[in-house]
Amino acid sequence: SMAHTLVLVRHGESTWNQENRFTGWVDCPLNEKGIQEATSGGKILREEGFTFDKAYTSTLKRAIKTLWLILEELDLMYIPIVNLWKLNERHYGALQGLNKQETVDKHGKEQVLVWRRSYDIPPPPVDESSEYFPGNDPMYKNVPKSELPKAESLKLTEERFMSDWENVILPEIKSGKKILIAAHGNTLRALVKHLDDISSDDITELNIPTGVPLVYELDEVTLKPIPHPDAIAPLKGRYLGDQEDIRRRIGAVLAQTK
Ligand code: DG2
Repeated sequence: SMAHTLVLVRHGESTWNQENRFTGWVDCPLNEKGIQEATSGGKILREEGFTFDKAYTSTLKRAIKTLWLILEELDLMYIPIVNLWKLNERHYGALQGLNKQETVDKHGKEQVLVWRRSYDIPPPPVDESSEYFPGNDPMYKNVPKSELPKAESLKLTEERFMSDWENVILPEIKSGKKILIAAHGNTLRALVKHLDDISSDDITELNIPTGVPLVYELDEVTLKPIPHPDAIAPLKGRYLGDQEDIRRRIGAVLAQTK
């Protein structure tokens, strides 16, 4: 083949997406709508003839469950799944648990947009004693505490995920494996920023909808995305499904803070 296929998907709607709360590393489940979104994502991949050799996801159940539902639809539950904590959502610091709209009412729309979408300004950090510091969560007991975040900008998220992208995932793509990644809004923004060479200015405008497969064809030699005619700029990959519905769902992510 002349290209490597890579498919990315943000998990379906979670209980905290529904409650409009900053989630980050908090391990909330998919809600009913999220289960449906993940299942439809799997169905459309099946209808369009996609298959995969290996899958990557985070250690958070909303992404893991999304992956399981997609693999079930594809009848590919046997392929290896690797859970990478570096694919976890951006750590939202002291904002985790707060309602996004209430945070706007308290701190203003501008400030909240800086926290949500600025490239390199992290939100206020959690305290080391907080239940939201990953160092207090047994899930991360094998990770050195110094590596665990207390708050992350998109830039910090990108830096921590890029090590696994380069060292763990990219070699598998190069070897010809078809890879599926189920992750989060901001880890995927970090990845497409890198893949599509999006500037730190332009990435502030980019929102990723839940449960919609995003398909990339990577050039076999350069591993750079081959632009698809149906891609929504600045992305070079294309979303599978009803394009009008997808645009509406992208708008709804932005509208979480009015
Ligand atoms: C959302 C993203 O992460 O929120 O942490 O609240 O993708 O895991 O639902 P996800 C969160 P925004 O950056 O879009 O506010």
